[in-house]
Amino acid sequence: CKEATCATNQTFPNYFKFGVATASYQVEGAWNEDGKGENIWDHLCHTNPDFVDDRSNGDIACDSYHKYKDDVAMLKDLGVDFYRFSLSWSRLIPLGLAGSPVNQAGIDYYKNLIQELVNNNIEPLVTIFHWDLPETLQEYGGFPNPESEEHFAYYARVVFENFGDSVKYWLTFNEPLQTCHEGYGIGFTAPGYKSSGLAEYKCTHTLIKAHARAYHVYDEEFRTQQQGYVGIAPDTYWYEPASGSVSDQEAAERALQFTYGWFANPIFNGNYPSVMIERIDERSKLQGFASSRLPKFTDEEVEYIKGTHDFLAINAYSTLYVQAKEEEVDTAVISYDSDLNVDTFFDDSWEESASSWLRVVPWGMRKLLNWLSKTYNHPEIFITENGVSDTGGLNDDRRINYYREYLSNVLEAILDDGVNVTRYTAWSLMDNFEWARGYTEKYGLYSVNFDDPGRPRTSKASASYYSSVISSKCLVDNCE
Ligand code: GBH
Repeated sequence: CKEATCATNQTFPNYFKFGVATASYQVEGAWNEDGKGENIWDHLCHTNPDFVDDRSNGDIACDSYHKYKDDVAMLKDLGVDFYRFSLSWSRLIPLGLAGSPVNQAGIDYYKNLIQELVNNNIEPLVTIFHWDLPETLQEYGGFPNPESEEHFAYYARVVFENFGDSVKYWLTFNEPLQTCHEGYGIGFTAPGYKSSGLAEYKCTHTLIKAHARAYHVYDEEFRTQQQGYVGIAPDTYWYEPASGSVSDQEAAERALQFTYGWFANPIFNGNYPSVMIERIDERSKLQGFASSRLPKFTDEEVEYIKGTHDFLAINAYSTLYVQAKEEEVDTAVISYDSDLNVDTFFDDSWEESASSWLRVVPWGMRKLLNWLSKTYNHPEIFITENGVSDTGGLNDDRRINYYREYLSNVLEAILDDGVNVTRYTAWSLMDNFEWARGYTEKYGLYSVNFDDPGRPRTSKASASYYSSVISSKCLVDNCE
């Protein structure tokens, strides 16, 4: 495979980097070891086990806290250029609060992991927050509480200070849309609040300010010495207009602005997308609110937030068709969905995965990359997550097809459309705790036996496929 001759239109540029991703709560386990504090996923799983389909939790997960050397050996076998993993806030700062004690054992764990990566020539790409908020901070209200900006800034400083010598690529937040919309809006993820159109807007407001704060902390205190790069990883579907009608096209653009643009527009251009501001202001007024449910950034905040990115990151898995919807007459309905007001659906012919929200639509990736490039003025783009679920098994041909087809669309975006994509990250290195779906949906290139206390890992067919893509930089068809 390594010698495979590859057509130019099948070959990734030399500078292109491949990686895989995981997240702390999904893989680490050791939920109460060595001084780690409780986080909102520990709390939710322990107090409300029915929240998770198979009543499982991340107490042990893949046991990466003890088996990180095995993980790095897998990364080495894959031949990845980088490993994207996240830090557990409550492992590092058990209470999460600004000024509260730092847990040295937590620092040591990540230092060891990073050292092991560096020894094996694998670059760390670190997510500072991937959903596992310290429970104490949730008791203070979580991200809807404006104080959380201060707590996050403290956390980010601890992290840059301790790991910034070796870590040059940082993501402040993974999928802020899910933290706020699913966490505080519709309650699909921890902490499970249902305050759509209200607390969820307060959540994003503070989260965006917290991102900007962390970026400035890096700029002012660490950048000169550490010379790294900081971004954020929002997620979105590609939203394809269901017809050529102007109203469907507007609806699709509105959906992109209400998901990706909600975060990227403030960070790239200084404020929420105007379509969000206008619609939510107007609907709030009709509903009798004295001021908009979407909080306002002051002029100083706009300036402070604008430009707090060194690259653009995107987590993308799938596509939805979008249709314009009659404007709601019932002004009593307060929700993000009614503020957005579109109908979305999958095409029946699109291949299913094990996740109800994910259908296989490779061409959506190319369209999305083009939209991002055009909308945000041709930035450097990192794909920080992309992948597909099944229900298990080592002969995961459908995962191989998914990666081949999606990567082929990434390549077309680069070679034919001139989009500046420089990194691709497969989700995930190994099967892990899939949040509310527990261990029922598998995304790994490696399988993990969760019935065995040793949590042995076994490579799937997709692992050898991906490693041959990496070593050849080519979309090889068959690799034995
Ligand atoms: C990513 O979220 C996450 O970053 C990662 O941690 C996760 O493991 C991976 O994807 C695979 O899911 O309809 O109740 O099933 C992707 C964004 C989050 C959007 C879950 C859809 C559906 C919840 N998705 N959400 S549900």
